[in-house]
Amino acid sequence: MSPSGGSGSKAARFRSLLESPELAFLMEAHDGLSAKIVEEAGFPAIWASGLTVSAALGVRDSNEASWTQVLEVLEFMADATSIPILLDGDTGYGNFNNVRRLVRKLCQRGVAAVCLEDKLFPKTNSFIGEHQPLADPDEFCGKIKAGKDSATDSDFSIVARVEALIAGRGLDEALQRAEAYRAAGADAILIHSKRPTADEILAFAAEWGRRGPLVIVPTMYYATPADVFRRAGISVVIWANHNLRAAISAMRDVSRRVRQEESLVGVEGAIASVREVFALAGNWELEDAERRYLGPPPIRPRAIVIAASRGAALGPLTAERPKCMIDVRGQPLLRRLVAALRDSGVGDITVVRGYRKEAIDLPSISTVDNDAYETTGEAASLACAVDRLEGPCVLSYGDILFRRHLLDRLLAAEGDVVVAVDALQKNRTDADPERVADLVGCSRPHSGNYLDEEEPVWLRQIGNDLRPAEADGEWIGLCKLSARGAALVRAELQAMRAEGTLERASLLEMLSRLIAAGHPIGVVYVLGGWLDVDDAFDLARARNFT
Ligand code: SPV
Ligand code: MG
Repeated sequence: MSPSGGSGSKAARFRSLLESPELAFLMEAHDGLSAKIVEEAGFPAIWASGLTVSAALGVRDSNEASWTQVLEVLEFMADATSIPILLDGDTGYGNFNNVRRLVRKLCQRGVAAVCLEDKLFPKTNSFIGEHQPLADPDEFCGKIKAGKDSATDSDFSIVARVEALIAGRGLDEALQRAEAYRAAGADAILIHSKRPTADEILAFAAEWGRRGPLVIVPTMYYATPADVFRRAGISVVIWANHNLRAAISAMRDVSRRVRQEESLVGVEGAIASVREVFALAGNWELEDAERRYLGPPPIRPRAIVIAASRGAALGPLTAERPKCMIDVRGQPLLRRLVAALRDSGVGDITVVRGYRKEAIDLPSISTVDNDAYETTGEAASLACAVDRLEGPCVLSYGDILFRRHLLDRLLAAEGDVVVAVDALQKNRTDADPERVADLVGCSRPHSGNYLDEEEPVWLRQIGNDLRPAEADGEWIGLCKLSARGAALVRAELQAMRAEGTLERASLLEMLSRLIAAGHPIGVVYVLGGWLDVDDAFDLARARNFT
């Protein structure tokens, strides 16, 4: 967020808080997250507490964190918010010269104001010990002047913190110091007290008589009602450390409970959701920006997997489950198929179930059911998923496995309907004449010739009535559809239903009808690298495949 976001710069807005007759409240924050929470709660400004920034870094409030480390934290806080930040700058981390550099850096990073206290470097927290030594007032006035002279934003404020009451020096010295600091150019006086009541603060305010804005930190006199401060003419109340203390209590409770219970169940409902974390981090903005700068996300192809049949040739192996759920080296075949589809960038995967449908229970897929699987064929199964049939889309049998490059090539191929054809099928059908292959005839055979690969190949014929000797290859059970191709297939399924041929038809028949209707079907030739599982022999090959 810009340091000058909102109306006026952050420094200007802080200055008007100081100068307003209304009492303003600042809330402590110690990092980007807590700063966001303070802004979200509606506070007009943030107190970047030395105590809590240190504690959040795991160190003491004794200038153990270097000033540049504090500056880093502040930069995150300022970037994360649009309200002004008043930095607890301790003693200024050195002398007037260190204050000059500090103030310049704070202006650069959009911090609205700094509070400097009249103690010695390295400082000690005001609530530790008694009679802490104080800075020489003249030397401290020099720091205030140096800070004012170095501000590159004319609205940057310096709040001078008087520690005389903390150090037990009494009201008179506190007033003298405050007056000297005001005269040196301080924009406000922070008068601090560690008494359990507000008496000495109120006495100070009465004597001060509204000579300039007064800031207080009622950590110890917390029971005093805000109206008392209003009547005393206080400008700003700082709730100095309460977010850090709240976080400590909450984190302790959760850590102890989770450790004891060895479970998250007891805490889940009581803590912020992960969604809230994303919201606080502003994830929506990144999503917007991605749309603006990266363009629309690429359309991922979807897949429809036809897996309704039992696979009876596998005998008892499919007694309890369909063949797509048969174990192939420790994983169901379908899980391997789904992984292969995902590897090639497929998004939504719909599996058409039928036989023993309850056995198909993979996460990350959706399912539709062909409950008439016993009396219907593949086309009817595909028709069950017709409302998912939108391109780009991959149609796949549920009992195949293939190497990734096959699907990559199919997806990259041009054409509305494209099938992957194995040109090496002859070797297989010759070896096993019983094998039923989805044979195809194409516009030209696979030649292996480098130059031929440029030439498109078209499907001329597909079906089991082709003799192996006439075939150019075997359809491997993978088909790619463009948006138009998906529409063609939807229309064909509808026509088949109207004719009463849908129920019994195979996918081969559906593809044949597309060819007959004059719709070109492209062919991508592959050379092995896949298998289907029809019988025990195939299964043995599948178990060696992966
Ligand atoms: C701080 O929050 O770091 C302060 C206030 O300086 S106090 O801890 O009260 O000194
Ligand atoms: Mg402090």
